[in-house]
Amino acid sequence: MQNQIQAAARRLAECRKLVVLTGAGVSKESGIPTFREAQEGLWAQYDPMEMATQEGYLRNPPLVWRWYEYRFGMVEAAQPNPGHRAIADLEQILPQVTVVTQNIDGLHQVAGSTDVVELHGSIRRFKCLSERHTGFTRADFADQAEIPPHCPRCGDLLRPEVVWFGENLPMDALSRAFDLAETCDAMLVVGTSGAVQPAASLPFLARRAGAVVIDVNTERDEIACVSHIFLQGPGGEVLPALVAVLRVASRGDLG
Ligand code: BV8
Repeated sequence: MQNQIQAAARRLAECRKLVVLTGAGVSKESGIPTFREAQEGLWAQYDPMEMATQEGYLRNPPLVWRWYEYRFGMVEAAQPNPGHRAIADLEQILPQVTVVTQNIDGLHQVAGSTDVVELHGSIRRFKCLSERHTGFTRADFADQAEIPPHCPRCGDLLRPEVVWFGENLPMDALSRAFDLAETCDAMLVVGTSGAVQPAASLPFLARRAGAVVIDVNTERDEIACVSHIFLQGPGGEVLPALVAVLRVASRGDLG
């Protein structure tokens, strides 16, 4: 593995524009279950495809709202792990680093990453079903006892400001992600199964555009087949090791 990490660090050391694409695996060591693991225990009887859709929400608003409350509780209790912090540290080493994340937990920002594209929105923000009013935080409906709460502006049902299956991604986030994938010279992919589109197409676009693709995952995923280097292990261990070697490589001391 050390040789692989050195090879990855050498490639990154020459990088002018890095994209770090992350999925639920990067937050696993912060105690947040991956998306499909979030169905363990109490929620195992529900299908995420059912819960993370507008149809599922309309079928049973209190159930879906409570699933997000359950996940929000874990996000609130979570701290960035060494993987998040190593990604944030990349900004001190390389000229341009952008994080493109599928995650809704906001932990990259808490860890110090300053340029984060949230492809699937945020569990920390809320909007009304009609989407006329967006950007609410929990403080905006703290006085409401009803589950789910209603929009303080128009009375419509509130929902998390996340992208559900069958919904388009925020246009500005998606177009920026596509542009970055096609113009970066390296893409570091961390903790994604590569199962969800259009996020999963980004590494393919980057590779086709000539970028080096490095994949970090505890197990081989859909991205491994398009990556130049596959670093198998938990992000919280692999990324700090990679950044430590990159610091040396970027000074040209690796030889
Ligand atoms: C769209 C927000 C256009 C919510 C999420 C039929 C009808 C409609 C659409 C479709 C359809 N068929 C296909 C589609 C497209 C669909 C899709 O891709 N479906 C898949 C499942 C087949 N996509 C969409 O619907 C998207 N919109 O296409 O719009 C459109 C419009 C109308 C009709 C058609 C098309 C919207 C997709 C966004 C869905 N919302 N999240 C929420 O989170 O509550 S996606 C959800 O999955 C999470 O964001 C999660 O992050 C994401 C992807 O999963 P991963 O992040 O990869 O997580 P996962 O658990 O899968 O894997 C974790 C990985 O980490 C594993 O590989 C594991 O090995 C690794 N790991 C574990 N521990 C560690 C680790 N790695 C490193 N370190 C560790 N310690």
